[in-house]
Amino acid sequence: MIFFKLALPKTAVSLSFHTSRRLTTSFPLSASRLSLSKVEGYSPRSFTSCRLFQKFSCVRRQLSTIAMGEETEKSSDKTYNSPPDYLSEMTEDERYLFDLNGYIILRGVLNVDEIKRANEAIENHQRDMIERKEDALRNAVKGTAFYGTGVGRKDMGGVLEWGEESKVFKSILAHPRLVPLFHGILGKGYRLDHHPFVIAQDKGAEGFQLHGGTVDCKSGIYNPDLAYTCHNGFIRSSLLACSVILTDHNPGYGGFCVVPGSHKSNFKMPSGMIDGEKYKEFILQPTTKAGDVVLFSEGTVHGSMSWTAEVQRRVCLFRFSPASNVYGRSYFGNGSENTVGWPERMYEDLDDAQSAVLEPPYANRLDRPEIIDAEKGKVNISSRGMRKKQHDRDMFGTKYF
Ligand SMILES: O=C(O)CCC(=O)C(=O)O
Repeated sequence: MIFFKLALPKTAVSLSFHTSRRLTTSFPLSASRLSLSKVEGYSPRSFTSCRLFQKFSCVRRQLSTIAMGEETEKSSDKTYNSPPDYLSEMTEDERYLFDLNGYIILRGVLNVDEIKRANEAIENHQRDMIERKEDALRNAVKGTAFYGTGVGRKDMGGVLEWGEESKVFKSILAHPRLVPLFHGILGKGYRLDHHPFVIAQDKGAEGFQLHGGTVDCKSGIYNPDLAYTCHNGFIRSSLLACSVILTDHNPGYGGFCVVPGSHKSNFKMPSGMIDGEKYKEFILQPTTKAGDVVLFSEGTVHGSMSWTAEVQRRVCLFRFSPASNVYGRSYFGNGSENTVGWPERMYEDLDDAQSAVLEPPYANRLDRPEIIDAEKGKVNISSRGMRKKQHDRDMFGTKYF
């Protein structure tokens, strides 16, 4: 308890008491989440809540650091001075193909048992699927190729909140087969940005008109939120989609489609192409099997075709971002409960590597856990030197600038 008190910013005394009490009962810290519901003065979207959130983040980081190992003197300034060594984790072939096409297919990431468990979990929660029936929820224009026969696409959230049934979905957060690519495309300290969700399409169900693009395919305007870049061999995608395929997508079935190479396109699409009506030969539906994973930059123009097969199409779609990029707001709770962080159940039964992926956005140098061994679930905390940190404390009275 004394340690916690000393480690906390001096301006957060009342908060620290509440926090430390809560956290001492909820180790391992990597599986904990802090709730602001009882913190005086907290109101969503206010400046106060922002400051409190930052303090909570500091507190949680500090405590996580203690839980995962001593703070080191090691300065991550080397990140900015020399090429990061983790770039070699992604193979040259993978890097070439991802840079060429803006997406890559990884075969057999989940095994037969894992595919079965994922599908059983989805079936057990099928009542929670929501069909996009109303016009306002439609993703394709009626009468166009992507619309289908009138059946809506079905969406289902909550996949990381199903206890034991979520295990297979949680494995994606820091899967040993995926982490090298996440590091190569997003950098160390990558983070979950959106709630993952299941997409299901029954026969005839609507797809999704083409969307996304580093240069937005509809408006032709540069979109830094989704951008793909590559400088000096250093790939970055502001938002990376990770589609876990749970049923086979054979040729002609429909489902996910992509315009290969469009992450480097500089102009808006010709009219008609967005709806799959024109230039169909440039819109590809990749053939995938259950267990495969498709990684695609949201800077690559993509969508989905209406589904033609008897068997229900199922994928689970995750979106990840670099450490300091943010698109979604779901990390910040649902507002009405005055909470920050992901829903409580998402933190259950995670190893340190998986837990690191649920961290909020902030730069690696600010005590961010970086995955060093996905198999063993191990992380390393990336920090600045103690003296520099002390300088910030002296200047601002807070742990971080
Ligand atoms: O159906 C798919 O696989 C793609 C869906 C998609 O792009 C989206 O929901 O934003």
